[in-house]
Amino acid sequence: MSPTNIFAPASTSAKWIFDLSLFVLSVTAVIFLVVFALLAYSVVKFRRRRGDDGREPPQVYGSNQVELAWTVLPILIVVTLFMATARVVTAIQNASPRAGAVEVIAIGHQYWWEYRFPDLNVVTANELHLPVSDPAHPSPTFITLLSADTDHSFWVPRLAGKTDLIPNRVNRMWIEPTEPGLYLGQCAQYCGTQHAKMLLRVYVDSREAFDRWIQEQSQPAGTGGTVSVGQKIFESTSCINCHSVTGTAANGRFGPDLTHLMSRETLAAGAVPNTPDNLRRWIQNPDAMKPGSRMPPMGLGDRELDAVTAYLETLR
Ligand code: HEC
Ligand SMILES: [Cu+2]
Repeated sequence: MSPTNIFAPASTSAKWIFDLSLFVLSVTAVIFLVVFALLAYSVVKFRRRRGDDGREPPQVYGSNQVELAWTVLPILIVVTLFMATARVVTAIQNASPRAGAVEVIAIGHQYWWEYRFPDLNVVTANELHLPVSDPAHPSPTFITLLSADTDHSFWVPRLAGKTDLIPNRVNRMWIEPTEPGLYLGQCAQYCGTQHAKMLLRVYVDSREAFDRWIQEQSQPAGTGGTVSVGQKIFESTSCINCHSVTGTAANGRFGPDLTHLMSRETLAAGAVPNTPDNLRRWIQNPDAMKPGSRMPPMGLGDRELDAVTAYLETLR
């Protein structure tokens, strides 16, 4: 099964959308079958036969009953579909956070995602963790969507409908996941050359695993007090103008927060797995992996690259 299958909902709102789509599909399927059956019947029954005299059969004009039926019935069908859709749209839009809800701010950047948990003192990138919601004690996550540059769109089909991130506008959405797991998605609004590698990864954790993750992510970088050669190079290169590492001099916000880089499974918004080799190659020349990415090659030599990579490897 595709990881982005819209027919495999794993959250409350995705389930509502799925049920609605089944309803609409079945109504339209019945219409299709009726129309097609009548058409097939007429084609077979009234086809040209040998011995036909070639004249038109008698024509019937102006039946009020038939005209009324084909006006009123379609209107009723459209109104029904409209009401069913409006009900789901308002139910999703009117939901408001209750006690126990998790608040996240998601910021779309040209070609990566920034996530902030304002109440929990956590900032991370590209891999969003959420708690699974227990029906007895619902813990939905409410997401405020912002953009740092241009239009993006947040779409993880198994978890929720699509919501855009628009500059100078605040959009909201919510996810109430019902099954733990990794859910994939993709920026769904063309935003530039590397739009295709602006992938979404949402990890739905058990409550305990989520609390542990938050606990770890809210710690400053554990550098053990000593400043390594790699850290010195990192801090004396313009890396720190674009990247943050809590507890150090690095506090840039143009690129992903690197405080717990090693807790992530992928690099550069899901572009490649987070292995030491890929990390080194990324720092050497981001364009080799993501042509047109907003991180410039920093022109580090081999030994500097080794040292910086080794330093980043300590950011767990
Ligand atoms: C001009 C700003 C800028 C500078 C300078 C910069 N970066 Fe980046 N960096 C970015 C951006 C933007 C991204 C996100 C790229 C993407 O995913 O499209 C990024 C991504 C990364 C990532 C991947 C992070 C992740 O979670 O996927 C690492 C690691 C990284 N940079 C390390 C460095 C290092 C080390 C330096 C210095 C040698 C550096 N960067 C200098 C902007 C910058
Ligand atoms: Cu995009």
